[in-house]
Amino acid sequence: MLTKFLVALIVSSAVTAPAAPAPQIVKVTVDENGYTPSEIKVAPGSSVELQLTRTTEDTCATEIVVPSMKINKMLPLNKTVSIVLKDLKRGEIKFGCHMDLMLAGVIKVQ
Ligand SMILES: [Cu+2]
Repeated sequence: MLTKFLVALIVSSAVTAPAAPAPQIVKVTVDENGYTPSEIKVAPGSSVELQLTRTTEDTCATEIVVPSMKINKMLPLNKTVSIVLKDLKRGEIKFGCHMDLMLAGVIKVQ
């Protein structure tokens, strides 16, 4: 009786098990001051969606580059561009402009 109940419980929890948690959304403005916020903190294992909006033509930060994840995406003026970084490992992930991250930010996974 109890066994049957447990089996039913396990089966139903397997069916309804949630998918991976939705990424944490962080809005990043790219303007005269570079990338804001320039420091983002998340927990290990989490996923982050950066929603970047570039609002100036006056800097070299016309792209978002994440070297450690081989991401390189153009940032058209005043258009929001999303990048999703999944299942982050403990450590620091640098991102920034294409000029070797002269303008830059960091995601601290800790
Ligand atoms: Cu640059």
